[in-house]
Amino acid sequence: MNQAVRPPGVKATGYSACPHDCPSTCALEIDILDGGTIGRVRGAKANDYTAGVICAKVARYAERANHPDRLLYPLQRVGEKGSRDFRRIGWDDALDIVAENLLKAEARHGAQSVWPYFYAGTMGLVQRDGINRLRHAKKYSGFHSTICVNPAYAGFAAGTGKIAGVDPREMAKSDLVVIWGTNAVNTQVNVMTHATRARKERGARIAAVDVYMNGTMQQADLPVLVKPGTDGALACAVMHCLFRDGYADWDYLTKYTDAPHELEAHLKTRDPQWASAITGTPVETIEAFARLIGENKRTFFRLGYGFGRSRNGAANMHAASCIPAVTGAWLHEGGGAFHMNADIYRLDKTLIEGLDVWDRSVRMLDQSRIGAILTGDPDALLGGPPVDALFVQNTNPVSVAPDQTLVKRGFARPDLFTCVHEQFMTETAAMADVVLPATMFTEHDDIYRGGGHQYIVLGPKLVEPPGECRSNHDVVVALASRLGATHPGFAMSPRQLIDQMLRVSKRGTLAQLEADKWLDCQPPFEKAHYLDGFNWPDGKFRFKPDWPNVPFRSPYTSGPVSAMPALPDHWASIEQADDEHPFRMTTSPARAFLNSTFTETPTSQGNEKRPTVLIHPEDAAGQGIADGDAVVLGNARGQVRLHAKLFEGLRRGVLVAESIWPNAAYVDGCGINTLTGADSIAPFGGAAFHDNKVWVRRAG
Ligand SMILES: Nc1nc2c(c(=O)[nH]1)N[C@H]1C(S)=C(S)[C@@H](COP(=O)(O)OP(=O)(O)OC[C@H]3O[C@@H](n4cnc5c(=O)[nH]c(N)nc54)[C@H](O)[C@@H]3O)O[C@H]1N2
Ligand SMILES: Nc1nc2c(c(=O)[nH]1)N[C@H]1C(S)=C(S)[C@@H](COP(=O)(O)OP(=O)(O)OC[C@H]3O[C@@H](n4cnc5c(=O)[nH]c(N)nc54)[C@H](O)[C@@H]3O)O[C@H]1N2
Ligand code: SF4
Ligand SMILES: [Mo]
Repeated sequence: MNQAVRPPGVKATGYSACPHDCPSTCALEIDILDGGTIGRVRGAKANDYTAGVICAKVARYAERANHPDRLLYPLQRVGEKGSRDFRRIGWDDALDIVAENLLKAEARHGAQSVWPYFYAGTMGLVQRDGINRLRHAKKYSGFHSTICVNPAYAGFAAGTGKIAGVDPREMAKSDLVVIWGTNAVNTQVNVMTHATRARKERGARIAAVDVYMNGTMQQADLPVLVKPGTDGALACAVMHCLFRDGYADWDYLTKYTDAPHELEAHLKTRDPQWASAITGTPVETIEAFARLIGENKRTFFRLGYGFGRSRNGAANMHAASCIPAVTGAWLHEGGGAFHMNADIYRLDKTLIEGLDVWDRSVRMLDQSRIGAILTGDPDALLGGPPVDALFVQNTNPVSVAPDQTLVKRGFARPDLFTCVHEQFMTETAAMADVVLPATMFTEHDDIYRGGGHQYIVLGPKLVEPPGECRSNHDVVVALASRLGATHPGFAMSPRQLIDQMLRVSKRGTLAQLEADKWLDCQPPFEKAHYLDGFNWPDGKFRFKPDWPNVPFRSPYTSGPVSAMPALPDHWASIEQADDEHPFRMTTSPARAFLNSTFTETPTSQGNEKRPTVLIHPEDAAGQGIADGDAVVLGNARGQVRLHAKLFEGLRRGVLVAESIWPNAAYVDGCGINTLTGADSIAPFGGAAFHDNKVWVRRAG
C-alpha cells in the first residue's frame, strides 16, 4: 500500500485486480478512505493492458461495497421459501445448521446428493475454486461448468488445439481489427482501448460482427450486421472470396493447415449470395468485409463469446477462426486470432482445489441443467441419486440459469436444503434456508489471471469487512472441519495457498508479486502466433475438427456432436423461427450490469432504466406495437413481460433483450431466462442464451 500524500479523506492507495467475470481483469488502484472503506477506483496506468481505463460500473465500486443492502450477518429462513423472511443468527449456529443438513443428505442418499454449486462472481483462484477442495475431499457431486465458455472454447480449440493466441496488445500494431461476437464497449472495454489506438496511431480500420448496432458496432468502420446463429455462413463466404480473389496464402496453407484443398472445394458453393440469404447481410457488405481482410495481412481477429451462445456456436467460432489460417495473418505482427488466454498460465492448483483427492468416478452434474437436476430428471442426474442439498457461492442461478421456470421449481422444493453464501439478498439467496454474508474483493486476499490478457494480478486484502462478512475460503474451511473433511489446504491461509501455487508453478512467489503487483505471462511471439506449429501432433491447424476429441477440460460430450459439420459451414441446428414463433431473440449483455451483478446499484439501475426488447420498426408495425408499449414475449418455455423499444439497427425478425435484469424487475417476476433453453450445446455443453425463437405481442 502506498502511503504518499493523498487528497483529504484518502489515507492510502491500494493495488488490486477487478474480481468480476470479465475478460479484462483490470489492474486497479483503489483509494482507501480514512474511515477504512474504499473510495474511488481507477485503472492502473502502469499496466499496459489496463492502460488506465476501466468500466464505469467498477469505477464507482464504492456504491456497491458500501451499499446499505449488503448482507452483514448470517440469516436463517423463518418463512416460506422465497418469502425473504429470515432471522439473524450467529456464525456458529449457521455453520452447524449447514453442516448438519449436508450430513443428513449424505446419510440419506450418499455424498453425491450434495452439490456444491458455484461460478465466477469472483474470479479469484482461492476464493472461487476453494469450494472444489471441499467437494473433492467429501466426494460430493462434481460440477461440469458449462454456462459460459464451453461452446466458444471448443470452437477455438477445434482449430488451434488450445485456448491461446496473439498477444492482445498487438492489436495496436494491426491494420484491421475484427471484433466478432463481443460487444467490447459493454463487456470488455480494454479491447476498445487497444483497437482505437491502432486506428489513431496507424490508421487501422475496425470491423465488427454482431446482431445489432450496439456501441461496438457503432464505433466500427465496417459494421457487419448478421442474424443470430449465422456466423458460420458469413465466415464461409468470406473465405470463398479470399480463395476466389487470390488472397489465400498457399505457402502458409500448405505448411500450416490440414486440408486446404478440401476447404477450397467445399467453399465453392458458399458464396456471398448463399451467405446473404442466411445472414441477412447484403452481398456488398460481405464482399467489402472479405476484401478488407484480404488486403490487410495484419488483421487481428478478436473473437468473443457472444456468437458461441447458440446451438451451432462452437461450429461458428471454429469457422471464424479459420479465416486467418487462410490468409496467413498469423505470420504477421498484429495479425492472427485471439479468444482467451486460458491455456498460457499453467498454474498448479492442486492445493487450492484438492485435485490430489479428486475421485474421477464421482458424477459431474451440468451447471446449465440445474433446473432439470433439482427437479429430478434422471438423465440430468446421470442416473445417480437426487440432489438434496446445495451449497452455493458466487452465482445467482435463479436469475442467470436457462429454463428459469424449472430452476425456480427446483429451488422451491421443500425437501431441498440450500445454503447461499452471498454479498446481497439475490433471488437465489431468497430461496435459501441459510444465507451467509460474503466479503468483497477488497476485504480478502486473492490472485487473478486475465482471460483477455496475459497478466497474473494480485488482489490483497485492503480493508476490513463490514459486519460479520466472511470470505469464501473461511467458510469452506469452517464447514470442512464440521463435515469431517481433511486436506492440507484447509489448514492454509489464502496467502499461503497463493505463495505455494506460484512457487510450484514456477511463477515466482507471493512476496515478488506483492512487490511487482502483476506478472506478465505472455508466451513468445513464435508460440503466440503458432509459428512452431499449432497444438497438434502434426502442428497443423484443423479445418476439419475432430469434434468429440477437441482438447478441452470436459468430462463428457453432449448435444448432437455427430451432426457437427466436418468443415466450416452454416449448421442449421439453431432454433429456427417458425409460423408460431416468427422472431429470433438474443439476450445480449447490458452495459451497466455484469451478469446479475450491479443490478443492486442505483446508478446501474438508472442507466438501464427498465427491461426492454429492441424490435425493428417494420416488425413492430406488423405487430401493432408502438415505441414504449408493454409487450409479451413467449415460446414453449414461458412468457416474459417487458417494454418494446423501436430500433432500426437490427435485421428484420431479430429481437434483442439486453440482460440480465432481476426477475423482480419484470411484471409477473418471470425474468428473461424464462425464454432460454437448457438443452446442451454440442460438443461440450453450454446454454444457448442468444438462440431463442419467440413470438411477441402487445400486452393486452
Ligand atoms: N457490461 C457487462 N459486461 C460483461 C458481462 C455483462 O453481463 N455485462 N458479462 C461478463 C461475462 S460473464 C462474459 S462471459 C463476457 C461476455 O462477453 P462477450 O464476449 O461480449 O459475449 P456476450 O456477452 O455473450 O455477447 C456479445 C455480443 O454477441 C452478440 N451476439 C449474440 N448472438 C450473436 C451471433 O449469433 N452472432 C454474432 N456475431 N454476435 C452475436 C450479442 O448481441 C452481443 O453484442 O462479458 C463479461 N462482461
Ligand atoms: N439471459 C442471459 N443469461 C445469462 C447470460 C446472458 O448473456 N444472457 N450470460 C451467462 C454467463 S456468460 C454467465 S458467466 C452467467 C453468470 O451468472 P452468475 O454466476 O450469477 O454471475 P455474476 O453476476 O457474475 O455473479 C453472481 C454472484 O456472485 C456474488 N459474488 C461475488 N463475489 C463473491 C464472493 O467473493 N463470494 C461470494 N460468496 N459471492 C460472491 C455476487 O454478489 C453475485 O450475486 O450468467 C449467464 N446467464
Ligand atoms: S472492464 Fe471488466 S475487469 Fe475491467 S473493471 Fe470493468 S468489469 Fe472489471
Ligand atoms: Mo460468462
